Amino acid sequence: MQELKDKLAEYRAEVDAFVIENAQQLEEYRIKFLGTKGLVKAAFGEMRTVAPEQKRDAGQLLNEFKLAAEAKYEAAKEGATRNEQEATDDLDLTLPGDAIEMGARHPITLMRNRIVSIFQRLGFAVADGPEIEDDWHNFTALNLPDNHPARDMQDTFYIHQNPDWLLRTHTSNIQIREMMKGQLPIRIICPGRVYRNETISARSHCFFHQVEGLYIDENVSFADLKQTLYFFVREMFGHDVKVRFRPSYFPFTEPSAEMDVTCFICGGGGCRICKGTGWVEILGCGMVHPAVLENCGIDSEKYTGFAFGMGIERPAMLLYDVNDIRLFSENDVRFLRQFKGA
Ligand code: 2NL
Repeated sequence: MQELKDKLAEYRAEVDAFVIENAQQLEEYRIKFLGTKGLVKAAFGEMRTVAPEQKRDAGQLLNEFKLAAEAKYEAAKEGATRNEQEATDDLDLTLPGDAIEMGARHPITLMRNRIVSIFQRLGFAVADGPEIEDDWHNFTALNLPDNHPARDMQDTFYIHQNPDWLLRTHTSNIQIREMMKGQLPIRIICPGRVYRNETISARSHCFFHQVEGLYIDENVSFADLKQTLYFFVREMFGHDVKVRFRPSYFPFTEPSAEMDVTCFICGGGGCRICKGTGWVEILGCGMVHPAVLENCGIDSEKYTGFAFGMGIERPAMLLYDVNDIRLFSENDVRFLRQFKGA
């Protein structure tokens, strides 16, 4: 019995001295003391050496030792899992965050913003309108005759449910809606997406973007048109740019003109872009047709105005050296991310 008591004291000292600071030491402790070949099991084996009348006391001592060894294990195990939890809560909120990659504006947006902001400086307000329009606001009010090819199913997307509805073919519907409000004078710039039933290729798409402008007041003349558009292209392409107006025809303006600028790629010497002419067509314009004013309830004896329209894709392709119009609507990030900082 004394032998057993001495052994248990020795084991007890070993249990107390065992340092458990991590999961590996915890497992080593379990194997050494509580495992099938552990010291607790070995101590119980000592029962063989105890005299029968002392077995009862010996059993009590062995149980005390077993409980103490197990208690140390449980306490250490609980401490270890608590430490793990505390480690995940140990966030340093003062560390810098993960950087979010800088995006880029779409090249069509860049081009539109450049155009619009020049006219804003001249006192033009930005106006907006619906992309799904009725025949009157898109065609009739603009003096487009019934037999005009644009009205054909081949050229315009009509809405199946209602043949009076269509996808606008220009942003002029915005100006018609502004004129109908009856508030004069009007000085607006109208950017937006327009739709035409064209075969999709590298050079043309079934939707594209436009900026139109309208200025209506008393005594607005063709000289105002020329000077306004001249100011615009000088801001857009630089102060050396030259312009020329060529007579043209639109049903909604009279007289009408197309405006060319000296090629902004070669400067007028002649290149691939201007096909050797030194000139690039940039926009169409004219004095608003009196019939259009009257259609919108404006007295054409009292008021006159000028209007103009230009596409966004073509100058964007020339300026950013984009060789396929479809790139603008494919949302390929390898294309789009090239406009960072542009
Ligand atoms: C072009 C030519 C143009 C207009 C658009 C317009 C609008 C109203 C009244 C009169 Cl409400 N005119 N817009 C005028 C002349 C030309 O666009 O080549 N666009 C891409």
